[in-house]
Amino acid sequence: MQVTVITLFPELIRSVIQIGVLGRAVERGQVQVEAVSPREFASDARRTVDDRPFGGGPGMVMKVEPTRSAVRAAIADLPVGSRRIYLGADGVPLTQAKVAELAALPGMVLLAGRYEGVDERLLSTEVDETISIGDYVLSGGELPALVLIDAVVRTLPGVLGDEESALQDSFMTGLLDWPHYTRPEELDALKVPDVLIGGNHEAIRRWRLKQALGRTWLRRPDLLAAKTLNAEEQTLLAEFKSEQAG
Ligand code: 9WO
Repeated sequence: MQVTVITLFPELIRSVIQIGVLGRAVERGQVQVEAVSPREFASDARRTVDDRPFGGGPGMVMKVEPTRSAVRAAIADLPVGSRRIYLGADGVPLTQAKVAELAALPGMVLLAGRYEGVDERLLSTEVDETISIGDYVLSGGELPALVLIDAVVRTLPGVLGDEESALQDSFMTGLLDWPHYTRPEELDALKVPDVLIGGNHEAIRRWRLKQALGRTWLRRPDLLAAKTLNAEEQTLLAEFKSEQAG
């Protein structure tokens, strides 16, 4: 997959994509991530990329021309079928289903806004979709772009090892994660659950699934409501609820 981020802070993108799972995927050529500044496309001597908002008010607005030129140059360099995405709090939510949809694309241009936003004419003519990572306003679209890239790249074939991939798949079942523990077995009288130390893999699998079901019931009932539970899951959740009731 090829990704180009249009940002006034390319170094922010370039630094993060060198690290961890993302860095490994880039190194292996499983994903190519470029970062380009609209300033490279500004035509005036001062390389202006922003200006004051019509109608007055605080802050500045990203100008159409340099950003449009950057988006057009980027999409021209990507495979046919690539998508132009703006990161904005007013976009469609980034869910695991949306991540899977994006992972099937040949490429993406991610437009990260700054200042008070981008000129609306840019969004109406040069953007296919606006995506939000949550209902809050940040200083710019770069961190949401990196969240999107991280989530998408993790789902690409071969990026995660078999075990990691299986773990991610289990999380992608629509349930919250189960609790994790490591050494020591006891710390300040807090013990690791015996089942995890016993070595019975089937018992461990059931315990983890029960914990994931129980946690989802307690913390994200909306996720649970959207999921059809099989017989085993129904039994385990009933056991969890019964234990909670004491
Ligand atoms: C800046 C500003 C300055 C003075 C008065 C009001 C203001 N509003 C903003 C503002 O909303 N800036 C945005 C910052 C412009 C577009 C890029 N920024 C952004 C993207 N903030 N939050 C996001 C975002 C993107 C995706 N998902 C969640 C949040």
